[in-house]
Amino acid sequence: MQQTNSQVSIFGVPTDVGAGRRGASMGPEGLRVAGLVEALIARGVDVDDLGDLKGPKNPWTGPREGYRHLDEVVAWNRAVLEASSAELARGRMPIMLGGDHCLAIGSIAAVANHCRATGRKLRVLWLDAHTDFNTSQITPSGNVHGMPVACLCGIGPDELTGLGGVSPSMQVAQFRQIGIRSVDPDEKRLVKEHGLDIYDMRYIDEVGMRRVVEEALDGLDDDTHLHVSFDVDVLDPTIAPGTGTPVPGGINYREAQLVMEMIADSGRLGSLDIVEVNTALDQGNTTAELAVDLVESLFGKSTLMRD
Ligand code: 5AB
Ligand code: MN
Ligand code: MN
Ligand code: MN
Repeated sequence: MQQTNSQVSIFGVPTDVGAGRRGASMGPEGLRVAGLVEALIARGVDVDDLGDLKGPKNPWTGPREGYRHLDEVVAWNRAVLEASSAELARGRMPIMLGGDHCLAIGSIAAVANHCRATGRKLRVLWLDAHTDFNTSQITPSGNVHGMPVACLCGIGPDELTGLGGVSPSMQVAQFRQIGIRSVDPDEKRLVKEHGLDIYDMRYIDEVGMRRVVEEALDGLDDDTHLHVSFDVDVLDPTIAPGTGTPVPGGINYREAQLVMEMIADSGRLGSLDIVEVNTALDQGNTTAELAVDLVESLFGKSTLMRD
């Protein structure tokens, strides 16, 4: 088994400017209280918790030209881009604690730049109930956390598509999405038009999570950087209620563990977002605690007896 980078830098991104409900801004603290740092240290990881990034307050205004809080989303993502780029340049693995999922625009733009500069390939595993491929024209909400994948692929406002200096940051073919079960009608059209590689819940039900992850990780080699964008709403809401856009019929505890264990086995994990934990909507802190449990598996904790 290959070894994932054991030097990690953590940032909190306490914002909900991209979301439609308040409370994702408390996610970073929820994850820390759930013992994220201690759990990584127990896995033998060298962890630097660099605290929370700073950004504008949430004005809680309505959409303007199809976007809510665009200026604030851009400002937060500039901070994420800068922080993540600096840690990648130091050879460390950035982990961004959301916060809402709009932060993936900055975190993945940083990784894409890093891979271009170092000549590495990049694969993004997007674990989510949603495809996050909306645009200002088709969004039902104006919430930018429903748009990061489109923005990264060059579909969106210039400030976001060009955030990292190169537009588009990413090609659609670099994404694999797992757990999808809620796609808006026009979004679905756009996703199909662009040929996004999606492992939806129906496919997971039919072929099983093992084959799904094998297919999603197929073709990774020693020169591939794997970025995991973990939206906790990929999990079934009965086990992860603390999130702003829950959708029934998500992946269960064992399926989630298997995804994480198989990523760990690949040894290719290079960066991670943990997003959409909303402690205001949680039962206790169970969603953050589950996320920490899964991150332990992502860093190699295994109950495997037959090896
Ligand atoms: B999340 C919805 N498609 O655009 C929209 O949680 C939900 O980052 C987006 O995946 C959910 O508002 C964004 C209805
Ligand atoms: Mn998402
Ligand atoms: Mn989601
Ligand atoms: Mn959400």
